[in-house]
Amino acid sequence: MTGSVDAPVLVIGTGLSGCAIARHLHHLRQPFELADTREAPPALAELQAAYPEISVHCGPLEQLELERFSEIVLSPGIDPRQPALAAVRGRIIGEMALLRRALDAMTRPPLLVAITGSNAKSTVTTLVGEMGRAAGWSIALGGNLGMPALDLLSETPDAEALVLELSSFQLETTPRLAADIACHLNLSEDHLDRHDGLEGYARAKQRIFEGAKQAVYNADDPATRPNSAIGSATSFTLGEPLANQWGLQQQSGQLMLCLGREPIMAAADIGMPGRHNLANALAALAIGERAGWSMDAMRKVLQRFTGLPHRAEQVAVRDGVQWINDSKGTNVGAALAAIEGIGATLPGRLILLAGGVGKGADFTPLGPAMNRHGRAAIVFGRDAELLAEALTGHVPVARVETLEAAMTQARQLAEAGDAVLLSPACASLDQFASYIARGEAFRAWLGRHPAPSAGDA
Ligand code: UMA
Ligand code: ADP
Repeated sequence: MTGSVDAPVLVIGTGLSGCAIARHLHHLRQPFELADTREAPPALAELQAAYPEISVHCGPLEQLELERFSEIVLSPGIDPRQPALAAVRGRIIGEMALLRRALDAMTRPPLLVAITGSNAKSTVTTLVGEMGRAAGWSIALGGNLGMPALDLLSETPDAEALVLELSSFQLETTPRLAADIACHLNLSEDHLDRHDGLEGYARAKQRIFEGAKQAVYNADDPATRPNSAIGSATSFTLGEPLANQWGLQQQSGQLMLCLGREPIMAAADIGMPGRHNLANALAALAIGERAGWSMDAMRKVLQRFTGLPHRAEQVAVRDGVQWINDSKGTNVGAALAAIEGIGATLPGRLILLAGGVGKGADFTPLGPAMNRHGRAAIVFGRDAELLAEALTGHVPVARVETLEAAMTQARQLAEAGDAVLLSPACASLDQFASYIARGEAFRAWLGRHPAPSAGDA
């Protein structure tokens, strides 16, 4: 049987997105059923209580007769390429496709701002949300960062702008997002197992620009430039900007963030540390300017926002050595940005703490970056050996078992003016529950090893 338009929709996945999709379809009075590949998904009892009349199928998707559904709405954690979905691939959509339809049905939809990239999404999305609020707008902020987009829509019906962080998983099931402002920050290796390599991953990310009215991209990263024509596009660079481009310029002896030749604010006034965060500030300014927000309001946010926890977060200064928690640096591109970004601002050199699950990534780009900025690297966890191979010959490398052992060694090696940087280039799951637990372990070690001399931070 082929799913007719009257046939029910199947929602696969009962996590945060699946539950938000179920609430949305229930609100629309659209018939639907739920499925989860796990025998006992965590929200099962809750869903059965909320929708006693709705069928919930638990277990392998092969057990389902998928052809009887008009559409299959996939949660981001489910791989659409799996064989069980092959026969219905043309009917697969995701949460963002439903969001687009909901926005199209509104008489006055909020401005849709969508932000993607391999790294810095959460930082830029948070900055943009804060800038909008400072400019006096009512902002709903979420997506891959926090609250699912469909929940935002129902919880904040009066929002003037919807500011969404979108992952490649969310974008690959979105045929046409038609964002008012779509931004692609950077592209580097991540999630390659899920997207048929870098090309497939890059394609998924490019979907952010489908039908967009305005685009913001990174002029220093060609993979972020829209492949299709967009009504209006602007870009940012860490170099000198062209007219109508965002970038950096020395003016009267000061490094300034500029729009074309127009100075907007001094780099020294940005609250977030590291040169990579200047790129993030420029991206957020570019988006805010497109949204029409006041420069003054945006400047104030950039001055006071010191960054999210676990992203280049300065946890302590001991004997002139900074201890920086960048536990969210879970891939090579992120760690590179942190090494280059923080290394460029240091009087001394970096001691890099890296390790964990490398997800099959190529670590070799870390070598030359550490050559430029590093004093030493200390590696730990499952893929320590691969990291050691990539770094050897560029800086002295020590191999230890745990993060704590790495911190003990780092304390002995560091000199005043240096920074000890935890930017692992790896996922944490071999030794920690999450990147957050890893960052907390970094902080806890510092708490257990207080500054030896008076006057230290
Ligand atoms: N799962 C199954 N079977 C199912 C459904 C899910 O085994 O039938 C597993 C998935 O493999 C995954 C977990 O359950 O391990 C959660 O998957 P999900 O799709 O139900 O996830 P949600 O709870 O809906 O959360 C998702 C995002 N998760 C993923 O993309 C995996 C959250 O991003 C996001 O905050 C949330 O929607 C709200 O929009 C998290 C994430 O890790 C933070 N994102 C990745 C990243 O940032 O790198 C992309
Ligand atoms: P995401 O949500 O994309 O994971 P986050 O804002 O959480 O992004 O930052 C994750 C990591 O990305 C940071 O810990 C840092 O290592 C790295 N990072 C921050 N800014 C940049 C940038 N401009 N380019 C590349 N990597 C960056």
